[in-house]
Amino acid sequence: MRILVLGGDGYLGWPTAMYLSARGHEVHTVDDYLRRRAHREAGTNSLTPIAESLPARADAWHEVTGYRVGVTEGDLTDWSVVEPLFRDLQPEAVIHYGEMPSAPYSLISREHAVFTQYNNVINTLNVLWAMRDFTPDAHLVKLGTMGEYGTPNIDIEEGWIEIHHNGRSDRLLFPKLPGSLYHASKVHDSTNIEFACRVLGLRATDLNQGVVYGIETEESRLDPRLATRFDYDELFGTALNRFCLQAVIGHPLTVYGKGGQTRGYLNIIDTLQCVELATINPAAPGEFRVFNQFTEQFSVNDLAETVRRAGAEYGLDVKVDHIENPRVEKEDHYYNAKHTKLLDLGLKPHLLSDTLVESVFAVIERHKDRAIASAILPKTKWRPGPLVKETVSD
Ligand code: USQ
Repeated sequence: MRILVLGGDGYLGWPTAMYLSARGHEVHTVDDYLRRRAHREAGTNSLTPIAESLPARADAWHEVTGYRVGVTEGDLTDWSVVEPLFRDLQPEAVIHYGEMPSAPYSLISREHAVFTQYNNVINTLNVLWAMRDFTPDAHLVKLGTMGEYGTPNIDIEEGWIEIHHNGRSDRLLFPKLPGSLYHASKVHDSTNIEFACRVLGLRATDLNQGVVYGIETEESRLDPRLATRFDYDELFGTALNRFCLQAVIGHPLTVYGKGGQTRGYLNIIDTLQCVELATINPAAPGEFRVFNQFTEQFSVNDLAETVRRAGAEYGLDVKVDHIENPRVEKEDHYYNAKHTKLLDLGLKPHLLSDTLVESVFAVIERHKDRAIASAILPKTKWRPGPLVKETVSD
């Protein structure tokens, strides 16, 4: 299949490009290095050293495996970049990771909020129009987020819900209560993509992905130049990856608030499987399909306990701190999200185990001299001034 991977330089984009290329697909990646720039701006970096550019990664991939991955260095908000990609390459599937992915980043300042929403919403609109005009049969596989739903006090369905109201019924998009302006940008995307399917006749799968953890994939292990990035800073690091790094460098684990915040989680290896399954089993023309992409639910306290226990096995003395929560979120809440559609397509989950955590420790250990300890504690607050505690009303 001819596949465009948008955001092909990222934590998930680069491993996805390699994974699909290794399975015989013709892969072309696009990236404008947004994440590398944001790191330079913040004085932080990936823990793992990564090749200096996407062309350098693609060259290394070719040298190691013989496969070729195409590269475009460009900004998807720029139509002059997007148009030729679709007109000339004629992708059959478009895997869209090409967005600013951090909740705290979107709340640093007005400029960061505007950038996040402009970048994410406009580049997806460009993709939709390019599909409409040049590749109307292509399938869009869009990385959305479980954070679009928030933490409602009812079960979360996969995208759609049957509602009975005043004696009438309809199947409607599941209500959204995003937890940050980044998560809100993906809600806006979902609205636009559903419209493009219903009205313009496109086909799309919105993958509402949970929090991803892990550091290596089968392909990234082949050569150090194929490594993917590993972020642990307050802006781009995700909870479990941060805790693993903290455990190795002897920093107390940074549980925000009470630690009862519960989310869906998945291994990076399962992200690749899910994206492949969605791609090779496309939505029907005009269909807007939503899959909840995670394998297990954990609270932050569960993650901290897993890392503490695995650390003890590994010989690390892991301390857990409950620090003031910089975010405004429920710290003790109901959470039950459906996630059966990818399993129905054949997903074989790699569940979180102490052994997996220990293997992440081992890779972190190799690079721990690169860790910047001052990047760990959160500085970005959702509300200015002293923190206002949220009342939990369950
Ligand atoms: N948290 C801590 N301590 C930390 C870091 C995070 O307690 O040091 C807590 C957060 O307050 C939150 C939970 O852990 O309650 C998850 O936070 P996170 O930073 O791992 O994840 P989040 O900000 O939700 O965003 C990440 C990715 C984003 C993706 C999302 C999926 O950065 O791209 O969309 O996970 S989801 O969370 O399901 O919305």
